[in-house]
Amino acid sequence: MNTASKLGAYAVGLAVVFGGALGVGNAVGEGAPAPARPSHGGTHAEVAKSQDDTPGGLQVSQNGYTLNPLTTVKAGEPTDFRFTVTGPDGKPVTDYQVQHDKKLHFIVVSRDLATFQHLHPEQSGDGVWSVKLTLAAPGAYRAFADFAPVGGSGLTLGMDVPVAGDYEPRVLPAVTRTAQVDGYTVSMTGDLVPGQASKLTLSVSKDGRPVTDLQPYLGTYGHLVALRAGDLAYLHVHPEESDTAGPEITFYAEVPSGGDYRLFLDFQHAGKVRTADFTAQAGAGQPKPAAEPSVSPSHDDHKH
Ligand SMILES: [Cu+2]
Repeated sequence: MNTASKLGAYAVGLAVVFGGALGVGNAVGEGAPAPARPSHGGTHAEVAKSQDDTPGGLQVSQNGYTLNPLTTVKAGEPTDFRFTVTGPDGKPVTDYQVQHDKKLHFIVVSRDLATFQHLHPEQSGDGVWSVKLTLAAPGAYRAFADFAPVGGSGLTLGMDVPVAGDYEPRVLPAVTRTAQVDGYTVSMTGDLVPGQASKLTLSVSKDGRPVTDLQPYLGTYGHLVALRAGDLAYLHVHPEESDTAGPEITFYAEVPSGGDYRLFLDFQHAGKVRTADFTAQAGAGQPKPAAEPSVSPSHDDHKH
């Protein structure tokens, strides 16, 4: 059920170090207390808890993997944007696991969270990724690479993409439960609850009628990206598997704190992918106010 922490657990596999190796050598004797040692079995979850507190997307380099832009972008000019992900050996990573139908998901937003693009770069050899990118207006942008190297765990790295020129940051759109895009209306039910996997149901309609023939996109009927206003933390959102092609698409989003988030739903209908966007407030309407983030959920009294 708790998919989020399961993913968090494998996301941290690379952080496992050989700290216990010395102790193991001494513990050959029968009955000697074996030191706790990180292994590829049971202790990942404990390691994960301590690191799980930092959301994805906030770092350009994590677990030895680094995102490197090779291109600058000018406002309004279509660009062949290139970048690499270098691994712990300093070389560009060339082998990736397929996640949601793709080896790497590339999300580009303006830092004011007014614009959103979900792109799928191509590998052009030697570990260089390439994608057609147009940023219409000057501004501060953030790009996220969401991937899992072969033999490694899933990561989301983030990098700034500045586009020179004067710009005025827009204020965050008001909190809403309904979004309009290209004649479609998407309404959302459910609440974001800090520290929990929160169920969100998005329902797609067109001309007042529920859409029941959504088309699969990236292996599901919808793809949701959630970003925290203020620092653009990139959150884990998992779709619930569904056999019905709409109108409802259900997700579990785990937000680390109260406050405002921007949600971007990609869905495909009639051969075209569209994005519906929402501003949602986590912790709103909760009986207790959004508390300060607790130090760690890893203590025993928090186990269920
Ligand atoms: Cu993608």
